[in-house]
Amino acid sequence: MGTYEVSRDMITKANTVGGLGIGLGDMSRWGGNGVDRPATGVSWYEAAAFVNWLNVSTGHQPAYNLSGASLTLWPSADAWQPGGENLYRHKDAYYFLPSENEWYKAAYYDGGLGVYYDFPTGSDSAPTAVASGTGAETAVFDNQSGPADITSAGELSPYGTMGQGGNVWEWMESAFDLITDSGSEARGWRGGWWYFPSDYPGSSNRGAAGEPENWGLTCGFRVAAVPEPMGSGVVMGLATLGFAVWRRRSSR
Ligand SMILES: [Ca+2]
Ligand SMILES: [Ca+2]
Repeated sequence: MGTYEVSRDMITKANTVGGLGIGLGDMSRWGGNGVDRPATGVSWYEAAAFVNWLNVSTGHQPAYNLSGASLTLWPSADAWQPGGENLYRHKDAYYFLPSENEWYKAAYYDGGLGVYYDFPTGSDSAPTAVASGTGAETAVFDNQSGPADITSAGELSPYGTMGQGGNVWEWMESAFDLITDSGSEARGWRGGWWYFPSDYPGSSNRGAAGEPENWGLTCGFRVAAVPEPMGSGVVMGLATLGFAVWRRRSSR
C-alpha cells in the first residue's frame, strides 16, 4: 500500500514523461498547490490511467482496461482473483488502486495485534486534529484551512500509511455498491478531508460515492502494489510514492 497520498508532483512528472494529460485541481484557495500537496481534482479514470502508466513504464501489465473515460471489465480468466474476483483489475497488474477492502485493512488493521481499530491512528479514540505534522494520534481534519503535504499528514497507521484519515478523500478502486459489475458505476471515497469532523476518518464511515468521470477538489488517491516492494524507488522519479511494509505494533 502506498505510504502516502499521491502528490501533485507525481502527477506532473507522469504527465511530463508519459504525456498523460491529467488535469490537477486549482487548490490556491486552500494553499494546496505545492508540489508535495496531495493531487486532487483527478477523476477515477485519470487515477486509473496514472496507475496503468506506472505499470507500463515498469514493464508490467496495465491494471485497467481503459479507453479514455471508459472502463471495460476484464473477462473472468484475466481478472484479479485473490480476495474475491475483481473484474476491474487485471490479474497480472503490479500497481493498482486499492480496493475498499485493501484500503480499509491498511487504515484500520493492526497486523501485530490482529485487531481492527476505529481510527487509522491505531486507536479507538478520534485523533487530535492538526494542520500538519506527524505527531502521535494526529490527523489533518476538522476545520483545517487546507491539506497538508502528503508526508506531513498525521501519524502513521499501524500498517505504516499516512493520511488515510483526513487530509484529502481518496478514491476506492471498488464500486460504491462493492460489486464490480459495471465499469461506469459510482466508486467510493473514504477517509474524510481537511475540513470534516472526526466521524469521517473513522472505520465505519464509507464517505461518499463519485461517478468515475467526475472529480473533486477534496478528493485524491493512493496507489497499492503487490507484492509489496520494500522501499520502492523504482518509478521514474516517483520515489516518494513510497510503500508501507508491515510493521509490528511493538515497533512503534
Ligand atoms: Ca486521505
Ligand atoms: Ca455494482
